[in-house]
Amino acid sequence: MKLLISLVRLPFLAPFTTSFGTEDHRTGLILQLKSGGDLALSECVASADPHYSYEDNDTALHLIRDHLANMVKDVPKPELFLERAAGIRGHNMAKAAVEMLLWDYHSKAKKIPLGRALGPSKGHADVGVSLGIAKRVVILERVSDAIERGYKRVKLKIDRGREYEIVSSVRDAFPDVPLSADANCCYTLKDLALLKRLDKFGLVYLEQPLGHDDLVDHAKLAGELSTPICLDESITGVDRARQAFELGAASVINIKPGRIGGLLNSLKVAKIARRNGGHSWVGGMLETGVGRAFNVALAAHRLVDYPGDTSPNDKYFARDIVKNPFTMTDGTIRPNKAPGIGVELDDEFLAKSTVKSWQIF
Ligand code: OSB
Ligand code: MG
Repeated sequence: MKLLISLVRLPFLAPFTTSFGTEDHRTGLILQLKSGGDLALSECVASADPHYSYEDNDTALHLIRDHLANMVKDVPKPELFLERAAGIRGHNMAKAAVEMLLWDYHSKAKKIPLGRALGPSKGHADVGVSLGIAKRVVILERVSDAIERGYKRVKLKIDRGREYEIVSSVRDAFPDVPLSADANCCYTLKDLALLKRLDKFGLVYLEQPLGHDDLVDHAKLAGELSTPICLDESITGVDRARQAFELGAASVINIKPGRIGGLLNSLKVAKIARRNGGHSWVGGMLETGVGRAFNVALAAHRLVDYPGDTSPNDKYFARDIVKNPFTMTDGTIRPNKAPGIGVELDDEFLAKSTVKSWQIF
């Protein structure tokens, strides 16, 4: 039994800009658990800087190495691991990386694809695209290209003061495309007038307009807008999802397993959305092919009803660390059929992309 953590660095094909900054490469942790003949994999969705969340690669490495690794030496089922880790506050991205490693391990041990282990599946993930902030002409080109490729929904990143220009120019050029906007927390309730001006564009939802840990103000905002609210950053766990629906803070949830401690909690959040007459979809954190395979398997679950941010690998990278990247047909991606996440690691490129690695046990 061996647990290896690698910090990988992969350049993006194009810089990705949100209201919290620009990234031109992904640096993230890849976990490998070798046991017998099987190799289980996972990816921690933290990145180099703590902007989206307080976690970053260093805090995640610390948590996994110094607190979580000794809970998995007997490779428990995900549920038992979460019980063991419950005494550790927060650090969901670190916990999720380990929880998902265990899902991959146990589905490979049973020789079933992860999608089957997760439960009833649609057999495919519906796919939308997340487009970063850029010059108007660049955004329009990217939207046109996305529609041509067959994406089922286009999400535009917006920033305070640029929301109207971005959304109106895309809506004018593409009157029928299912469109959403993601603010990544850049507004407050004082910006109500700015946000109300977006109502006329018929967005399927407005994602995380207010504070990263807020529910109460989102509930107030939801009462003022005709556009449905989708929460991302604010949903840090199963109870927060329940509370969001109780308060009327959101009717749509962007599920990122990394943000809520893994796949078990992701299924619970999807169930809460369904039970409350809401909707859910699977978000992305610009993952490599390893993390992407988990997202695609989850996005194919029957409880997930909206297109996710699960683009094929070649949207992000010229070359990925897997040999079997996903391809999209008619806006859908089929999860891998091989056991577990079903990715074949590109060992040579993984080695080339590795900045540093740690053997934990
Ligand atoms: O808010 O959904 C977000 C990327 C990094 C951090 C936060 C977000 C995103 C994206 C990109 O929107 C989704 C993807 O294509 O992986
Ligand atoms: Mg978001």
